[in-house]
Amino acid sequence: CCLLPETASFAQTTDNEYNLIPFPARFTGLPGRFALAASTRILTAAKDPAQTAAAQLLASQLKLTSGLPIAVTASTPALAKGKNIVFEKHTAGRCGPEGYTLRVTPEGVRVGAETPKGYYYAVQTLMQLLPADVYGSTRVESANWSMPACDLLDRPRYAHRGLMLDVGRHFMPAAFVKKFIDLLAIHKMNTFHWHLTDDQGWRIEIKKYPKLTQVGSTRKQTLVGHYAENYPQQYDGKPHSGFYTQDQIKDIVKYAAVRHVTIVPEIELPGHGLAALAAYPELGCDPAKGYEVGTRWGVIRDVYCPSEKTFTFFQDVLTEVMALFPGKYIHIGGDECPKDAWKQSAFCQDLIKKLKLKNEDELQSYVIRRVEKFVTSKGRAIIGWDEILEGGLAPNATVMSWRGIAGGIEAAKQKHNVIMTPGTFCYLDKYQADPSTEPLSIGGYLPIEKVYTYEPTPTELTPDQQKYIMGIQGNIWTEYIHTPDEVEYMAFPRAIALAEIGWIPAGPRNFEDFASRLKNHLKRLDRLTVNYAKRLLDVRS
Ligand code: TNX
Repeated sequence: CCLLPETASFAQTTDNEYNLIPFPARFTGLPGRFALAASTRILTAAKDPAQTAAAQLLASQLKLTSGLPIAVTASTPALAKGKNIVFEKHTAGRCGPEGYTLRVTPEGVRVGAETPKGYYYAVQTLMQLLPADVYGSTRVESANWSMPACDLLDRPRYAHRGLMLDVGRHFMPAAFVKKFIDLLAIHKMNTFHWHLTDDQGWRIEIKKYPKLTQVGSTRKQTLVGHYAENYPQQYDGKPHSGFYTQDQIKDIVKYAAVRHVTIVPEIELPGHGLAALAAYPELGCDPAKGYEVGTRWGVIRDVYCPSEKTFTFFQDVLTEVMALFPGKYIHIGGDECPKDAWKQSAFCQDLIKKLKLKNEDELQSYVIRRVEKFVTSKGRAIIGWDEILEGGLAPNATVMSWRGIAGGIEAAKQKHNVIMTPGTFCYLDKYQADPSTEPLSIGGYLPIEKVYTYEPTPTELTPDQQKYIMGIQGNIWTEYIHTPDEVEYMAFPRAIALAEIGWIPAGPRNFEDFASRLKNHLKRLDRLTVNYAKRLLDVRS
């Protein structure tokens, strides 16, 4: 009874009143509604903290917004027969580590799962069955506090459903990072990839290297030379700074865990490290050069020099990072590392000879492998951008395929796990509408209709190789995104299309159906004060 069908049945549900996003894997609409009343109870097994945590979440939002005194109580056979919301534990394998079942009828609601995450996602779906006001923070007695009846068994297609936020180019306050995590969770995304360092800013406190944040978290946004003359509109001319203390990070990690979101921290190496070189010039190939935190965008030639000093630095930094982030994966970047500085460095040329390497690509691979070995020795695993394929992949690395899908295909063929995030479908920093009517973006055009067509599992792979495609991710690079409001504008609603792609079963998709659910879903985002790109959808309706 428990295996999901291979294809989705959601395409027929256009203009229903369920408006579930992502749409459940297996869904049947039923007649009637379950009405909440002052007497409604949420029932959980007395000794099941996972059920109770999810139930409390639902109860507190309901109490706040409906005003009904809905309480969580220990289940008894008599109460379970009444018009209540009953949590039940499934035997293992029924719906998987992230799945759940839900049956809503006029007589009551049954919620089933086998893990804390499953109960949590069931509550997310229950919230969507309720009036949008349940997402607010004020009491709305006039709303119809009931849910349409339905029966569903739900679980995701992919294990990794993520969004990346670049706080290196523009720092985003801790309170916004929490809101961003909330927004992932309500769309059943489970991974927040936190891009914490880049050429233009180092954003994470590292106790052993205080200058990383004292120096590396601040840039003078001065326009100089060629870039000022040729691209003045791309630079705001303002200084910028900001970083997270370790206490703030611990707090955010806890906050995310409650929402079943795992954080993948990213420390960029061996490229995109100029902010660190400004703080500790001895980590570069030319310490006398006078490195400064980056004040222009793009690929920067000054990169870490692969000396023993630098490896010690990487290990020290990663040791503090691993102490803060309990997740299995640590992202070590690996992208866009130009080799000019290494070509000009006598030290690097000697090292290449000494290690009997062919070229600078192999030197980059040597760097990644050494760092990977260290991270693996601590019981963790690395993720890197697809350039880590160049010069040979480190043994346990997971690859994020961003320069199209070729890197992902190649990595899967080499039996490495892959996360698909090709720029053409997943880069939410691109224009979402006619550029002449939109705020300055990085370039490229990616309307939500196009995002929604993306199929993450390449057909070029055999079924055995396809197993290595772990999932999908949207990326929000912030060169031209200065504030939380602007992040929300660029990310939403496009990220919701990615959330649905990561969740629903393989098979044809129907954009009209998605758009009709999305239109109603946006009322929920209104209650959450999300600055999504509204105009784009008004035009369509
Ligand atoms: C490429 S994607 C980069 C980023 C930029 C982005 C802009 C990747 C791994 N590197 O450094 O911000 O393009 O779209």
